[in-house]
Amino acid sequence: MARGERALVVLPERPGEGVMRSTRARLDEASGLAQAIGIDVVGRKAYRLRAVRPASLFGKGQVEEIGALARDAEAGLLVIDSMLTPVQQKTLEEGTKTKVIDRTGLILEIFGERAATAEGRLQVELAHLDYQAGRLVRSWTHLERQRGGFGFLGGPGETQIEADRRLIRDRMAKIRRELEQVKRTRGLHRDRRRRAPWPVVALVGYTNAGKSTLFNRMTNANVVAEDLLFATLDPTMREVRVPGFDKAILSDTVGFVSDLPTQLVAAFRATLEEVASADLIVHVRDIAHPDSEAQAADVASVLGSLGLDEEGSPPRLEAWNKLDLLASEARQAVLNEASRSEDVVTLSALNGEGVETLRSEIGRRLQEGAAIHRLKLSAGDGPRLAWLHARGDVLDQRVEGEAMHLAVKLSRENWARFQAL
Ligand SMILES: Nc1nc2c(ncn2[C@@H]2O[C@H](COP(=O)(O)OP(=O)(O)OP(=O)(O)O)[C@@H](O)[C@H]2O)c(=O)[nH]1
Ligand SMILES: [Mg+2]
Repeated sequence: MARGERALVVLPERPGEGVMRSTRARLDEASGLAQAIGIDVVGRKAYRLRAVRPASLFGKGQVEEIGALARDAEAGLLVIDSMLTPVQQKTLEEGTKTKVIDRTGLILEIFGERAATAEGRLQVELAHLDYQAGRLVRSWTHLERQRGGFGFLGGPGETQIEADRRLIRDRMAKIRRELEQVKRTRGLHRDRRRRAPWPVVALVGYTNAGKSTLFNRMTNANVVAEDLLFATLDPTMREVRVPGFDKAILSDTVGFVSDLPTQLVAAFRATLEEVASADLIVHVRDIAHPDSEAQAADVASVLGSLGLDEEGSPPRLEAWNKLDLLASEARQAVLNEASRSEDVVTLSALNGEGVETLRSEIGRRLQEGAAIHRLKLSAGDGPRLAWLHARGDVLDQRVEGEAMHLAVKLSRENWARFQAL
């Protein structure tokens, strides 16, 4: 798929859909996804489906209309904001005489372009190959591009497809082996980090919610923050100042999106391990977005599907971001709602309002459930002493002969960690 390719964004609205999300916001998001890989969106339209057609998704008249619209707009590509079966995709391509990419394919392309770490790249390629295995009729897929590409409609012959399938299977097996290797290395890194004494706070949220903007503001870092979906793909960590701690680590992570391709869930593993092993999760929400609720539900469901449901996962705070975008009445309503929950902080990462409140709330949460522990260390045990100073609040410290007596306030998690040191 070429950058700058002219495309039409088409949203099929299935019967019974549209309760949670507005048509406009869904079209915006689909266009945003397309623009994220440089596609030139020249038109957009939603179609209400009376019934879902297994072969083509859309009705016959709708397919004809879409084809005509694409021709009129000189669009060489249709972005269908839905998951399509391989059969639906093929039928649509033939019916409209236009290339088709579905939501899954689009997200895979974005990840393919953005993944930066070795593991991220391998995971994305694996997901891509898996997706392609069932769709070998198209010309512009990743694999074909690598090999120079064939003509578009008509596609390769059967023998070619068989050969491609075999190629894909072999490549997938090879990637799986490489991933095993990468994972072993990463396991080592993570163990090392777990022993590092700083508490970790992970920012999660829907794509474009403002995580990186908040991350930059809180850490004075300069991570790419853009009005671009999936601007961040690989987790980034930075030191952050948090009251009550010498030091803490803030982690910026990949944004979530609704209908995340299942093939890609594995690609989130690196991110999710950061999140799962964090001391606190801050869920950043674009509170000015018309679909804010639906996005929050998506984030919760992605976290849940990865085994990070409320129970047993780190404690959470919600950061309701982009307060500056709300007009006074809507703003007051949001502030009222937020004040009813202990777990919500309202802010604007852009103008800084509320950010210091979030910082102190983070500090408070990290110390929650803390208890004072009276400990005796040998006076020469510098590393454990330093650990306690970093993670906890040392209230008293006395040396008696060879022994060091301490009174330290530690969170529940840190007390467990200390005992495992
Ligand atoms: N008005 C306003 N815009 C904001 C605020 N926070 C972030 N933005 C804008 O929202 C867009 C997305 O911000 P990012 O920080 O890149 O969002 P993200 O959550 O990191 O997005 P991904 O990495 O793509 O998941 C940018 O254009 C930001 O300038 C805010 O508080 N107010
Ligand atoms: Mg980001």
